[in-house]
Amino acid sequence: MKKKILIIGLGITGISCVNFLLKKKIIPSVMDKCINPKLIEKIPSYIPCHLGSYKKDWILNSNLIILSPGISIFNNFLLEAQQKGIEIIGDIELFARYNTTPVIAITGTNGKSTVTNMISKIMKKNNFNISIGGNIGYPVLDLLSFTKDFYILEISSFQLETIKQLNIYIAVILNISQDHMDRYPLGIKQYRNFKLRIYKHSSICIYNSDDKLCYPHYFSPKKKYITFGKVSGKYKLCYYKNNIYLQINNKKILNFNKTKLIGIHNYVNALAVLAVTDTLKISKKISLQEITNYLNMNHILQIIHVENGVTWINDSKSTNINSTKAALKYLDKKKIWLLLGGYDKNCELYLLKKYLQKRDNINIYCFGISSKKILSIYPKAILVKTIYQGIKKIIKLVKFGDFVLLSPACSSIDQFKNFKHRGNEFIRLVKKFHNIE
Ligand code: UMA
Ligand code: ADP
Repeated sequence: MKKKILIIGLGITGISCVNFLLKKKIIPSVMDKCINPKLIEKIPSYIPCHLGSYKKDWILNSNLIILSPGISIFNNFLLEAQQKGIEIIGDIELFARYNTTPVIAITGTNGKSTVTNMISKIMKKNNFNISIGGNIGYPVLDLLSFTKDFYILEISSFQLETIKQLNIYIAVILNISQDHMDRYPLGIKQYRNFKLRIYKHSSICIYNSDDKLCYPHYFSPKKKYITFGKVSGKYKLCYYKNNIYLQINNKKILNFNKTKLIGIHNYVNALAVLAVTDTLKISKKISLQEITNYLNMNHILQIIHVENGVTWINDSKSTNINSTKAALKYLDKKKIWLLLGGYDKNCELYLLKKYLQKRDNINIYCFGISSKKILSIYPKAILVKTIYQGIKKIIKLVKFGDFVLLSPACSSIDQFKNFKHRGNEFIRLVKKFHNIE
């Protein structure tokens, strides 16, 4: 019997799945709940396509559904398909079924892109032929080739929902805290269970031993476990004479104060990176050199302008509570003008309350659909409709030595296309207000 394959979701993942199957001479059907998906022109006209809703008979008459990560596997229309025995996978699973190259997979609530990027820089420097992909923005099926030494994949909890047999050489869980609670009605436990699936498929598991939520459900004698953490683990931080060191098995090997890394959270990310590159037997000299010179990616604590002693920082990629906490810790004791808000994904923003309240040197401007929640935890916050209005007010009040920080703790989708659009808009406005072309 000929397999009837249905691809649901026509974003970059869906398009990569279509292209992959066409190369294999398989013609899938495609479906998207949006009537006019942005990438629709990339779908050849001969492919059966249904837009604007989910077509039940197509779903229930297919043999295999390939679901994009933005669509929850718990949707009612998919539950019925699962009950009927129809297999539902994602692009990563499809990739896994064809891939023969070792995979390094990174997940966690925060730091995934940073760690993926740092590892890739070190591996390239060591002359490995690698590709990076996954949630970082490059669909994995577009990477598939038989000439690579390794794939380094950033994997989200959404993508882990549909993974069945991804064969991972090294899996990393950086940390787990509240995010995407709109997708996981059973709360952080459910979110964590999806994250922990990454261990099931891996030979070597590297995890943050300070964070109990990262601990495997059980330790398999067939796997190797390596730990890192700010205060515990094989790779940890050590505070000595006003400096912070990277320490392995109680031996200090790098003074973080001499690196370009910013924030303790990035030091901890570097511990995870070194745990991976040591496992790959890359020389410490190369790893430490790349860690020392690593600069944050755009939209992550990115200094975009300094004028009259005021520093403007774009941290638009901070889309949850803990990433904004990390930004606040990094700017500890500084006077901050914080732009906070967006769509909170049903997360408990009140967890930020104690961090905001204990600082007397912070002014908060809230925007977007979570403004009401922010005002309820921090009544002194000033409500603005947009980032533009916030900057307009803040620029009149800032003084020498102050920091203006966009670190929203929320996703951007209520007012922007994505975090990049929000960050770029912030940069554009900051330049405009300073009369910079
Ligand atoms: N769609 C539906 N029904 C839905 C939701 C979406 O039909 O219920 C349709 C949309 O109309 C659209 C398409 O699905 O046409 C979009 O699919 P998608 O949301 O899965 O997005 P992609 O463009 O395929 O991008 C996805 C990841 N997006 C999400 O997980 C939401 C990208 O991560 C990832 O970079 C890309 O695959 C490549 O792997 C983004 C993200 O926001 C950056 N990830 C979350 C995060 O980091 O917090 C997990
Ligand atoms: P992710 O890919 O998981 O979203 P990024 O490396 O892109 O992670 O960083 C996203 C946000 O999280 C940024 O605001 C960054 O400063 C913050 N961040 C990075 N690493 C950590 C960490 N280990 N703990 C808390 N926040 C972090």
